[in-house]
Formats: sequence, structure tokens, C-alpha cells
Amino acid sequence: PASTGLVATHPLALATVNSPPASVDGFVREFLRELNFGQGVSLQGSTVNDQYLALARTVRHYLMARWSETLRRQRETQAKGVAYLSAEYLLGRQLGNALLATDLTDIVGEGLAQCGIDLADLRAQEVEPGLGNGGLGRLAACFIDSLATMSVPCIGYGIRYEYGIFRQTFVEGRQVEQPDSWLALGAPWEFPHPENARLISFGGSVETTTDEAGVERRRWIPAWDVNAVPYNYMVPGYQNGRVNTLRLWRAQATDAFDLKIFNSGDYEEAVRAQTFAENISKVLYPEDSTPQGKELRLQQQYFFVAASIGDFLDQQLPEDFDLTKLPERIIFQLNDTHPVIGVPELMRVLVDERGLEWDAAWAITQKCFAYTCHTLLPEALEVWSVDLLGKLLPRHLEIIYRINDDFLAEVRERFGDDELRIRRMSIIAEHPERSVRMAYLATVAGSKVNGVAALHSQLLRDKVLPDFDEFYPGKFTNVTNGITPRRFLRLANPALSELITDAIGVGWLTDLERLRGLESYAEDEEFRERFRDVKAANKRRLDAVLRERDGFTVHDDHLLDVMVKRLHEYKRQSLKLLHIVTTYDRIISGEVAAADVTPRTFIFGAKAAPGYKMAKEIIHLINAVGSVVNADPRVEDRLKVIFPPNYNVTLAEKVIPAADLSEQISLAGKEASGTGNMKFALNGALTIGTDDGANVEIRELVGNDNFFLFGMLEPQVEELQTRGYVPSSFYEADAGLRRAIDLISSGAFSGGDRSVFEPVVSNLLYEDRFMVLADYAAYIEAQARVDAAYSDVEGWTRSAILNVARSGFFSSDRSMRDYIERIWGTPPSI
Ligand code: 7GP
Repeated sequence: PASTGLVATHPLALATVNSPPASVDGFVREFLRELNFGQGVSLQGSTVNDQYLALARTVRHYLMARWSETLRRQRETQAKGVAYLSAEYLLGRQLGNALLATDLTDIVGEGLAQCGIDLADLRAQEVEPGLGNGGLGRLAACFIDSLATMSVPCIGYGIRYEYGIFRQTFVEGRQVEQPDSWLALGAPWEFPHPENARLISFGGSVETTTDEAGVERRRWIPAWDVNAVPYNYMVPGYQNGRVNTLRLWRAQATDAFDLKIFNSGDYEEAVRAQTFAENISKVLYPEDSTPQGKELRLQQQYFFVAASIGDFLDQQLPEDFDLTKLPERIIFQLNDTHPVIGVPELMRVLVDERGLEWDAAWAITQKCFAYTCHTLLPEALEVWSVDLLGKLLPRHLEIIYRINDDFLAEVRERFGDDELRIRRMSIIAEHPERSVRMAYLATVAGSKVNGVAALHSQLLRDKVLPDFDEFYPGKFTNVTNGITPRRFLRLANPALSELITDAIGVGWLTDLERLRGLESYAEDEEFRERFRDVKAANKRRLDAVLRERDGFTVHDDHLLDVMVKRLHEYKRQSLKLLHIVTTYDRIISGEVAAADVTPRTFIFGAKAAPGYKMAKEIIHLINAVGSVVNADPRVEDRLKVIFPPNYNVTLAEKVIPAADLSEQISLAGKEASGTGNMKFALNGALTIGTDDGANVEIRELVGNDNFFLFGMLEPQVEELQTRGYVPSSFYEADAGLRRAIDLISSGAFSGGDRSVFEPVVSNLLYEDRFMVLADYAAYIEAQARVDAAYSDVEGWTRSAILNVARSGFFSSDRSMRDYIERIWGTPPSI
């Protein structure tokens, strides 16, 4: 409905938005207009930032007609869609993707050149929105890209954090976190709509009231509230005329400040309430798979989920919508447990606000949610103390209790008074404190529960939620993760994309299985040479980026051995480090001549959660080993360890296409899936990896000969655990391992100070929760296989090409098809 309520009389008022002409002249005119009227500067007087902002807005104009058309059609058809609820979206830069979606890259490049501007400089000006920590947030970004490209109706809902994932710097090799002010230079991709703010309440108490019909109803009397202001972002499909919406919420105080107190001169007190409310969307919690018990985090979760569900019911549905039909119209996909508070919220809205009976509301709710789990680490399964939840959301706690009572009654009906089972399955845990197990709530409420790789989904059923699997046959399913080939092949690796298109034609970008057509080219000598040229060019490009960014150099004749991901002990960056130290030790002890060592450059990229001490110690150790190894003349430059700080999506797009070897070395049974592993394979790196997460499926697809498998399998890990794992016995038994660890403890990487890395060393020797030492020997042996394989240039290239050719399965388009088929039942609507 038009907001003015007036009937439009001007002939242009009813026309749909028109796109500017897709020609160089048309673009230049539009761009200069934005520069002049939008930025308020002349071309001569403009800064690079002015030009970038004007360009972004201009490109936006080309998407606008598609966006309004998409919205119009959705309003009209009311087709079933997906509301993706995610606390994180790790989007990466927007400009390149928008240009690709509109097919404007050449026109824009040419037009800017006519203005004396290099498109590359403007691209480099963009600060990526880092509104996620790692895999889970990046996955959400890939999924919404795929859904738009497949013309599936989807709204992404999340939080517009003022500060995203911290900017990592190193001071004397140690991680120091800086705030990420991604909004400081302007945010040209967002559309704020303060007039559509929604009121979100917290705290207070619950009362019983009697309605007109004499029925008793529970009513929440909240104590305080905050506004949720929507910021809309375009999610363009790849050259298909569709633009979906990502709606991120920002917290704004309902009362800006207390004028009376302000005038009395107590400025701090005057804005206290405002600061408190607005903190809700101030900063992304910098963690990944570690527990966090902060009240603010629960506020964030409820804030965005309540705003999103309310927005959907009030704004996206026709006014007379019959809510019993809600499951035919929407599925709320829960990206891990962060949005699970949406379950009692929907119940509250349906029962308390819309007057539905409990059973009817529950029947709707159970069909409207589905839950994706992204972890196997017990400490990463969210729980909220009943005290906190009851204080912040008293009515929701009541609803959760009722859901639990009804659920446990069903369990009793099936299994009798099996008290152990009841206690195991209760949504409410009693120890160590009374708390709500959010994963259980999601499982009970969700129509489906999925893990993110075949092995993960199996372990989820067998180890994490076995009682629920037994209780709900058919509820558990798998959808193996995927990655968008638009960003991670076409945009990140234009040289390889061109080579692929030359060989197999266009079409692979939206149908990635077509890469299979490359298999035969693995046998083509000329193609192999061109493939190597591409890899070498990507290494030179990375070299240029890292030189300018951090002063590092990358040799294009080195094997590029890359481990980029969050720093976590289960991912085992320390195992990679032990390999480096062992190789170094062999050189300096004279066991091998430097000249006989395969020249390798090791690249690390990893942020540690600020409160995760051991992870930060490991970062320090990587940097320390790097400075010693890189400076030691005995190494003759054949080993280089580089660790550029602040690994993010932008850097990933440069690092991954250059890599030869992809390190995916988590302890079997700990990495839910991994998605970096897919990006590397798709870009022609070979994987050295354990039988974990999606590595299992990667190996099955690319073939054993094109993958370096090592280490214990999950059942062996389990068995060793049960037998009693004694890490030091591996240290005692393996001379190479002993020497590597002794070298670290000797102070060789800490200026002779033996105390610096003592915590890392003792952790490995006496605790080693993730069995680094147990897998060390197998890892070293596998790395020797890597060296041998790499010395066969043609054989290596053949394997690399086959990795590309056989990675089509890992497109996030395929993941979305699986979600549609196994979970959502959403027909793609064109
Ligand atoms: C990650 C998993 O660790 C990774 O294996 C997976 O590929 C990714 O999700 C996407 O499914 N998990 C997280 O990023 C995370 O924060 C919290 O998990 C439970």
C-alpha cells in the first residue's frame, strides 16, 4: 500500500522502475549524476571513496527494477518461501558480485576508464561487511546467493551489527583485536527503513487475564523495549532478473535520551538507557563453536528473531491471512540454535496475540521451523540458564516449560516411566544449573533436523541426539554444505573461469556438475600447461596483494601450502606447525640438505576468539616459528611461513585460487563439514586431510589418488579415547616428534626463553584433547607423499584438474535443491 494513501495521478507514478540503459554512455551519465548529486562532488574534486560510493549506488540502480518486480510478484503470488534466520552473514564485498549479477563488469570498466578511473581501485575501496565469524556465517551468505540465483523466494533475516568480526592485528606475533568499523566510510548497499521499526520487548512479568469470552489467558507485561529498525539489502540472482531481500535489524532506543537529566548536566546518565538499548546490535560476538553465556547475546537473539517473525506475519502476509495455512506459505530455517527462541516467540504470537488455541498453534509451529546443526562439540551446544531466560523473557520460559511437559508426556506414553530417558531428553537440563537446551528445543519443534555433511549427520543421530532420532523416525536428514561458484570461482578466479569456459563453454556457473566435462582435459598436455599458467598467475596476484597489504612475498615456484580457517584446537593448526618445525629441524640438524627439500610456502589465516587463550598462544607460536624459519640462512629460502593478519572473505578470494595444497586436518569426528575444503578443491588445490566432515565426500568424488588421506578414522578416535589416550607416550615413541617438540620447548622460537611456549607444549604433552600427537606420524608420512606427488609436475596438474572437474557437487545450488527436496518442499517459483 502506498504510504501516503493518495491516489497517484501523475502518469509516471504507476510505471514500474526502469533500469538505466546498459551502455557505456548510459552508465557514465548515471555514474556522474550519482557523483554530482548523490555525493555532492565533481569528478575532478572527488576522492576514491566518493567514486566508490557513487559507483555502488549506480550499480544499485540497475538492480532496482528487478528488485521491485521480485517484490511485486511475491506479493501477488504469495508463493511459499524461506525465511532464513541467521545471527551471522559473512557477505564479503558486494560490488563485484552486483556487477557480475547484472553483467555490467565490462561496461562499467570501460565507462570508468573514460572518466580516468580504474575499476580495480574502486573495488579495493570497499570494506567487506564482516557480519559473521566463520563457516556458519559464510554458509548463510552462499545460501542466499544460491536461492536468488535459483529464483526461490527467500528473505534472509539477521542483525546489522555496527561492528562486525574484529580486525585482527599482530603485535610482536600476538593477536590484538581492533573494532571493525565497516560503516565508517559509508554503507552504499543498504536501505534503512526507520519508519518500519518494530517494537521489541523484554523483561517484566506474566499475568493471567480473562478475555471477552471468559477464557483465561496469560499475558506478558514487559518492562522495557527497544526499536528494531530494518535495513534492507539486495540479494541479486546471477543474471536471472531476480533480486531477493536480506533484512538486517538495528537496535534503536525508544527514547533517545532524557532531556531533563541532560539539561541538568549529567550527560552520561542522560544517554544511559539509549546506550543500553543500542548495545544490542553494537557488536558481533567474536566466537565460533565456543560457549558464550552473555545476557547481551540472548538479547540479540530474541531481538532479531522477534523482529523477523513479526515482520513476516505483519508485513509479508495479506491482512486476512488464515494462520492455519502458515506452513504452506513459509518455512523458518534455523541456522544453528541462535534463532531457536523464535519457537516460543511464534507460539506466543499465535496464542497470546492472535488468540489461537495452544494445540492449533503448536501444530502450525511444528511445521514452520526446521533446524540445521553446525557442530559436534558438546561445548558449542547452546544452553540458557532458566534464571536468565526467565528474567529476560518470562512468557517464553513458560511456553518452553509447556512444550517440554507435553513432549515428555509423549515420551512417557511411548517408553513408560523410563526416568533416565526422560532426564536425558528433557529440554530442561538440571545440572550444573537449571537451563534450556536449545538444540533439544529446536529438535522437538523442527519439522526436520539436518547436519551439514554425511558423516556429521550420521554422528548427530548416533552420538549427539540418539534418543531423538529413535523417537522421531524420519526427522533427521543430511544436507551437505556447498559454496557459491559465482563468488568462489567466477569472481575469485577469473583466469581459471576463462580457461574452463574455453574448454566446456558457458553454463557451468549455474550448473556446476558440468565441470565433469573437464575430466578428459586432464589428459590434454596443452590444457595442463595452461592450467599451470593460471595457477602461477594466481600466485603472482597473491604476491602483489600480500606485498602491498603486509609486505610478504609469495614465490610462484613454491608449493603453496595453505591452512585458512578459524583458530581452534580441534582444527589442529598445531599439527601443521609440527610438520613445519619437523621439516625445519631436519634441515638445521643436517639430516637433509636444504636443496633437497621441496620449496614450500606455508600460509596461515586464522582469527582466535578473544577469550580463547590456547588459540591465541598457538597464533603466537605460528608467528614465532615463522620469524625464525624465514630468517634462517640455512633454510636457503626453501621454507617460508607467512601469516597475514585479519583473514577474511576478501583475502580468501585471493589466497584460495593460488593454493596448491589445502590443509583440512581436523581430528576425525570434530569438523561438522568445512566449506573452505570445497573452495580449495574447486580452485584446483589438492587436499591433505583426515576422514572428517565433508572431506569424506570430497575424497569419494575426486578419488583417492587425488587426495592425501591420513590419520585415525572416527571410530578409532573413539576407541583410543575409551582405552585412555596418553599423548606423552607418542612423544616418547617417535624421535621426529620428540625433536620437534623439544625444539619448541628449548626456546628456539622465543629467543631462548623456555617459558613462553610452555603452555602450548604441556597442553600437547599432557592433555591434547584433539589427539595431535596421535596423528603426527601419519601426517608427516602423508606430507612425504605430497612432496613426491608434487615432484611429478604433470601428474600433479592432472590431479588438480580432476579436483576441479569433480567438485561440481559442492555448489550451494545443489545444497539448496537438497533443502527444497528434503526439508522445505518449496517449489522454485519463476
Ligand atoms: C561451522 C562448522 O564448524 C563447519 O564445519 C561448517 O562447515 C560450518 O559451520 C557451516 O556448516 N560452525 C560454525 O561456524 C559455528 O559457529 C556454532 O558453529 C555451533
